[in-house]
This record gives sequence, C-alpha cells and structure tokens, in this order.
Amino acid sequence: MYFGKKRNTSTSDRVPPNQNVTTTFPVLHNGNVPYYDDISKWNLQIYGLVQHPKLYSLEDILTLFPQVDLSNDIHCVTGWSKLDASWQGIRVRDIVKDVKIQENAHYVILHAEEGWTTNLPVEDFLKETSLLAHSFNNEPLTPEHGYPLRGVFPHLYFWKSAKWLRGIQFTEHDHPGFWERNGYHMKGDPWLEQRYSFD
Ligand SMILES: Nc1nc2c(c(=O)[nH]1)N[C@H]1C(S)=C(S)[C@@H](COP(=O)(O)O)O[C@H]1N2
Ligand SMILES: [Mo]
Repeated sequence: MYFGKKRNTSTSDRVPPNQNVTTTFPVLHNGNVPYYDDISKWNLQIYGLVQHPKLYSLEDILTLFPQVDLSNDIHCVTGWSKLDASWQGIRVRDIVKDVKIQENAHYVILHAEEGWTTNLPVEDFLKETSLLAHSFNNEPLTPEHGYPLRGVFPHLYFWKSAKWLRGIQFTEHDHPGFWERNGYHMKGDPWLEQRYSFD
C-alpha cells in the first residue's frame, strides 16, 4: 500500500508509473510532416550488418509478408498513454527473415525522413510484438501519424516508434538517435521509467 504517498492518477496495472491515459491520439514529432507526390518512389532500406541488404517498395510491404492486426498500449515519455491502439502491418520478425542478420549486429538504428533517427537493442527490435505498421484502426496512417510506414514497439516509450520510416540499419554498437542525443534513454522501458539516460 502507498499510505501517505501520492497515488498515481491511473489505477490500471496496464499503465506504467507516472503515465496518464488519454483517449485522444496526440501528434508529436520534431521536424516536418512529409507528403509524397508519388508513393511508388518510396522505399524502405534494410542494411548494415546483414548478409543480404534489401530495398522494399510499399507494394512489397503490403503483399510479400503476412499481414497482422495487433492491439497494444502505447506510452509516450511526455506522460500520456493510449490503451488498445489498433495497428495493421507486418511483424518485424517477418521482414528481417530475408536479410540474414549477422551475429555481431547488437543494435538497430531506425532512419526516418529528414534524417531523424532512433536506436534500440536488436532483441527489442525483434520482439514478437514489434511491428511495422501501415494502418491504424484499419485506415492507412495519416501523414501526421507516419504515413506510409512507422515502427511500433509498444514495450518501449513511444519515441522509439519511428514515423516515416525509411531505413533499418543493424550495427554492432549502440549509437544514440535524435532524442537519445538530447538526453533520452538508450533503451526506454516505460515500466522501469527509463526516460532519461541519467535515470
Ligand atoms: N520520424 C519521427 N518519428 C517519431 C518522432 C519524430 O520526431 N520523428 N517522435 C516520436 C515521439 S516522441 C512520439 S511520442 C511518437 C508520436 O507518435 P504520434 O504522433 O503518432 O502520436 O512518435 C515518435 N516517432
Ligand atoms: Mo514522445
């Protein structure tokens, strides 16, 4: 019990410490929302410490891999959580099968439009629940939420879930991404409140 201590405003055990549930879907990012004149020119590159680097079109993403429909809870480091977010896309595990990840690949850098990046350990990237989502609530992602493709890593703070994903780079060492260079945590587990790197 927490007698004499301020209670967390959220009661559910699905909500990590010091988070508050919202039913809205806030839009949060650094930089500009990209718009595409010709989506057939868009691609996703998988490279770095892999035996077979690959380039996929959006058509490939939509047709070459098993399509999944997953609901999960997302937790933004600024304090909001959204329960039962409904995503459609492909599992990370399915798209990386083709590339053959090398043994010394311990980390992943996700590259988004405008040079925005984020980093995560390879085990987190490859988790069963990790996905590349093209749709939310069965509708294509809106430009603000990451159209045409974003990462979704629900077990980590939501800043790791790169919108406008264009590249997946496997590396041996951990290289801080955009927010991580600004003090955010290299891993970002919301249950351990890994908000900042000095936590
Ligand atoms: N490319 C890109 N992806 C990003 C960000 C960003 O600045 N650029 N911000 C992250 C942060 S801090 C959050 S909380 C979520 C917000 O996603 P949403 O706008 O769909 O809610 O996107 C993440 N993905
Ligand atoms: Mo965030």
